[in-house]
Amino acid sequence: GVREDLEARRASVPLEELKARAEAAPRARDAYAALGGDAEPRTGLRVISEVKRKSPSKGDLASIADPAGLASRYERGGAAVISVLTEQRRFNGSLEDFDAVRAAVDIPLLRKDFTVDEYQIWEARAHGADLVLLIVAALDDAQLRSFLELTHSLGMNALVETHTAEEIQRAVAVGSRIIGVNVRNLKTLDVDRSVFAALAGGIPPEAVIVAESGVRNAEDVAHYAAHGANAVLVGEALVIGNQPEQAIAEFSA
Ligand code: IGP
Repeated sequence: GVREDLEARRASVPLEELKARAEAAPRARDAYAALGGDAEPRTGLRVISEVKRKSPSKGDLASIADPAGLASRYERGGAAVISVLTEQRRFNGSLEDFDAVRAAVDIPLLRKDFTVDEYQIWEARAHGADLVLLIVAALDDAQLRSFLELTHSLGMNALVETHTAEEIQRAVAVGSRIIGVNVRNLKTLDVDRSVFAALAGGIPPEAVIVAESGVRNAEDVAHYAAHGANAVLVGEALVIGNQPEQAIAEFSA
């Protein structure tokens, strides 16, 4: 799984080499600001648009021949941030996809992977990422804290993903600035959109609040916005539709 793939990459690019590349990379963009975190008052609804080839729940979603072209369409449509899946086995993503997208757009990029080791955080920065994903359920408090500190020390932000009230408390306790509520249960893969409204009130107002998964249309977006979302993360609806620019414009407010 993720571990074996990581060890193979570590064998070809040692951490010291990666650190040198990360230090030579252009400075990270401010994703917190791009998501409206600094706006007083917080207004609008931002869209994080995802390059997603495949999902464990639905299998192949779309054959994306040109991830850079798709990302450019996202950028033109007004996406605030683009997420690129790099996990290979379940999502058919790769760092090659990430590199292609990085070369094509100027807005902040999320390197979307299951982060289990600090190597992946250095790797994200070395490839020009501005954000990494930290899934609270997959990490203990010490890991969550140290991964978040490393991310911030490299000038990046983390999307800290939660699915329960307890995970939100843990995310807040370590100083997360961008907190996602994933309405998809990662064990059962079931989408329950009511999870967002039930939990978002537990997130303090300084944090940017992201509603993740299952966004089908403007109605879903309006529902999340009404319950405190500053941003939505949308994959499937954009990659299976043929008008991503239009969809993003419709979702953004
Ligand atoms: C996007 P959707 O239902 O719009 O395709 O979902 C995103 O939320 C989903 O890809 C996701 C994900 C994750 C993928 C959320 N958390 C963690 C991999 C790992």
